[in-house]
Amino acid sequence: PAVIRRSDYRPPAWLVPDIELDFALDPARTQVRATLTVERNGAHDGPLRLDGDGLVPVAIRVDGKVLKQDQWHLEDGTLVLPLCGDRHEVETLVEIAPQDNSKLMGLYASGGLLCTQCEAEGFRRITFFPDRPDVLSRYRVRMVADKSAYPILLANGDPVESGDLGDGRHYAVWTDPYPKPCYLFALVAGDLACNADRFVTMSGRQVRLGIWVKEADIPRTAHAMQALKNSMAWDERVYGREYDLDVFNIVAVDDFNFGAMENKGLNIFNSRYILADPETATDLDYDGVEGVVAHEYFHNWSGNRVTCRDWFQLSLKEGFTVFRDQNFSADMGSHAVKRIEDVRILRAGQFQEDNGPLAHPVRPESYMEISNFYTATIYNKGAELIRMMALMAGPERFRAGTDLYFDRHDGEAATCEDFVVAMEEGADLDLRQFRLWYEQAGTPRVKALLSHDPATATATLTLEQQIPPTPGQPDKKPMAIPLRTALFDSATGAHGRDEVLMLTEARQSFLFENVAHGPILSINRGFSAPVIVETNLSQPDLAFLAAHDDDPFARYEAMQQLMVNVLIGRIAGSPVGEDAVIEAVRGAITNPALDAAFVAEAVRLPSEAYLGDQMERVDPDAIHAARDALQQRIGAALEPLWRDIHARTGAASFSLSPAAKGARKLRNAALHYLVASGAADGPAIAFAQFSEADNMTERQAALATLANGGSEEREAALDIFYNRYASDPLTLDKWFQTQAFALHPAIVDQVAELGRHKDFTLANPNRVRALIGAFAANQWGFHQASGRGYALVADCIVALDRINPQTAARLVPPLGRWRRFDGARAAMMREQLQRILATPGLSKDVMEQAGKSLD
Ligand code: B3K
Ligand code: ZN
Repeated sequence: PAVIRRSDYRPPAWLVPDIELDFALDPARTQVRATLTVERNGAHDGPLRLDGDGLVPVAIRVDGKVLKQDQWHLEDGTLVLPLCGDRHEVETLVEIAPQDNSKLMGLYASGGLLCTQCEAEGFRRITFFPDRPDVLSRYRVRMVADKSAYPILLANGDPVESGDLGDGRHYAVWTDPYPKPCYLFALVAGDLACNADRFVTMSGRQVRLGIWVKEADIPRTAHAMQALKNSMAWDERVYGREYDLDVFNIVAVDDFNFGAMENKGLNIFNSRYILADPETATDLDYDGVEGVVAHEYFHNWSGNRVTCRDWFQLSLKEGFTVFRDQNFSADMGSHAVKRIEDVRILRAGQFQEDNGPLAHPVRPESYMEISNFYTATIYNKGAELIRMMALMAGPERFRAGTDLYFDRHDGEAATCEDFVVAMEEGADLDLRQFRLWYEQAGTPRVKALLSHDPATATATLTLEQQIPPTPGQPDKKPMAIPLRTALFDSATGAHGRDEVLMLTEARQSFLFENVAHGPILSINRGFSAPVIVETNLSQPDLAFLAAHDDDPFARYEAMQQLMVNVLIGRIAGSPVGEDAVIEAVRGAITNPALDAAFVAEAVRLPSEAYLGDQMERVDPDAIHAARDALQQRIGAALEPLWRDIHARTGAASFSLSPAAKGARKLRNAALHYLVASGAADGPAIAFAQFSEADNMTERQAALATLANGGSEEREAALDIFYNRYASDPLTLDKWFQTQAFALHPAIVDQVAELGRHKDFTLANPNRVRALIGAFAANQWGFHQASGRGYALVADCIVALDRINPQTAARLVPPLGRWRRFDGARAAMMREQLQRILATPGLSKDVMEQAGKSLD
């Protein structure tokens, strides 16, 4: 497949200021008539090229005249029309079959609905068009459909006309006054019910809000609606951004390739990010709904009003919008816990990506298939870049920078460079060296050495940075790394100034004065930079920070590092220093000043995958054994405390208050340790929690705890869960996922069997992710020495590629991590990648991921 390069960007040869779309909707055969006003852009005599994917023109007209066969041709799906003037009206008619569209890109059927997904390049599967984000058009959309099957017809913008056609069909017309790229086009037709509400904007405009779902799901939409209203108010308050249409609609669909889509005025969501009630949604699900609703809403400014010039600039909208949704969620709940969760996600997804064959810069240089670049690097590392700029600027100057960015580029398709320039000018920052964060892939490693001189009462912090080579980038330049730092006085427990040190050279020293006692270094507080810091902190120093650091992230981090050091020791065969971990955990769970949600985070052992990341070569079995053993020790040593916490946190009735959520999180952590302790009644306590819970957070956690073991309660609980939720797809996903994540010796057989279960299907991406995606993230299970886990995932990739290449390609990266494993495992992983690559008719999505993984 062809490689697309950032350096090849050229402005569009033709613009399309206006488009009218006319849909005769039908699942088997939909007719799409498109009327484009096209304008030559600049002085050239090139033809008009309209992208198409799988389309055959039924008729083409230019300025009302039908074109003959020799007046147009198709080049690789693209419709090429030589045009002599500078402005024409081009009309095309095509036919498509939504019900056969298993890729879920373009116009497709899900449940009884017809819906669209166009980002990144789905619009070309609907009609011929210059499918690139820098061609912005005003849309008028007319839809005709059978009235009983599709009583609701929605599109972008505002409804302007509707009526009956008398033959059982009806129609609706929507117009969107804001010019937009075609990736933001959307329509939905179906039998939907609406949770309707309203929002009054800061300038007093009334906006009609609608969340459209199946009738029976209406009671599960309240949380999403509240999140939407909170997001709208937050964007006004924090960024001064007001909503700009009279209508804002959200539709939930069951078959969706990712989380949701920010189509202008008509967001389309994976139903898992809309529907929530206590019976079926965990607190994590509730948070996911809130965060994704906010994310898509925030795109209205960061993405829609200011869009991307080309797909290399994807992080311009995604990184910024993730940063915005992270801060929104922090404001709605706990800043400390949100930061811990976000860093955990970054480390689990992005650090691994940055350290493997698919590493790429936040602004990539090339791609084969853009769908493969909706990555943790573009999204989460991209958000960290914005966060660093916000830290360096401070809140007021950062806001001045974003104001300038929005004002300057409103209505435009912009670049990452435009954002950086707006920050330099509006926030008064010098970002010349900082730009390297957009260019250089790989996670910087920072070595921090603190030395103290009692004679002069000074301390010297020496920092060294090193950025590892990544594909295509063997040599790296030093970057500008902002590190929030404080020195603690071990005698008083207090610390000096909390300051941002700017590390800009390969090696640099910082002098601290008036440091009387042996200082303890607290660095990268709040995770101010997305880097790996190595310190020479001793276990007692880490224990001190775990007990005293007033920056919650740094405190959590110290605790984690304390645990990592002990676990790495155990993996290497010397289980020493475990009592210090036990005491640190005891300190956290008995400290009444700490918030329960924070405690639950702090006492959790680092994941098996995170431990693997700390090793030269990942040894999944040794990691699992060491972690299991330490868990058992912590469980047993503090058993009465776990029992007490578990009993004490069980009383309250369900609420979504931060206190109630924190209590559930801590209760589940306590249950986990109690069962891990090996106490004879552990499984019975878990089963009781499973049976008696009035909410999914506790029920699922209990199920997950049981799923790890071999108790009789395990099978009983799984059966009960299945029978209770078999008819609810989102909750049934949890049944698959809980088993796929289980740390159970027979996991590979279990997952293989679940893959043959009557409720498993490759047609639904949520189901595939719940079983196969989850299993591939289960380090101990996926990497079992037999290699059968690899074959299982590869089989799924090959089968799914024929149906849905985009979702299939997302399963490839776990196999691409072979360099991190021993020779036998690495060989088996490579063998599967080779087998995938040798499959005839492979999509370019999977070909790119598998090919790069073998390089
Ligand atoms: N912008 C969409 C992602 C589209 C992914 C296409 N492969 C959702 C989001 O990031 O908000
Ligand atoms: Zn987004």
